[in-house]
Amino acid sequence: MKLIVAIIHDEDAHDLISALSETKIGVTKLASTGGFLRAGNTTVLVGVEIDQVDVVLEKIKENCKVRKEITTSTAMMAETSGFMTMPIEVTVGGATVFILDVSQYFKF
Ligand code: 2BA
Repeated sequence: MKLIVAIIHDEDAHDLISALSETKIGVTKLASTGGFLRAGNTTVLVGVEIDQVDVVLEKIKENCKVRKEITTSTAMMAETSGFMTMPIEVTVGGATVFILDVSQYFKF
């Protein structure tokens, strides 16, 4: 068995969870925060048998889009020795996915 941990955009969470549920694959949604943007994102946990891993990865690819986000970075201005905030664009997602081996699985 494998545990798939996928960090995705909040806006993709509903469609991905619906797609997984339609395929009768169990999923848990967690609210999370990215360390770089300090903005909310969604982490989904999906436990599946090995032969279903590719199905889950396909659903993630189909439902999670790449986006551009604007964040700010502080830069020093040489002439005035002051600081200014500059917008920078970063590419986010579609999904950051980790696949872990599950050594034991219980449901009580
Ligand atoms: P954030 O940490 O908020 O990062 C958002 C996006 O900012 C990243 O998109 C990446 O394009 C950019 N970014 C991150 N760190 C950067 C840095 N030090 N310098 C410049 N740009 C940087 P993604 O790579 O698609 O990541 C989306 C979210 O997935 C991340 O949100 C974080 O919550 C998670 N993530 C990504 N890599 C991870 C990892 N190795 N371990 C755990 N979580 C990860």
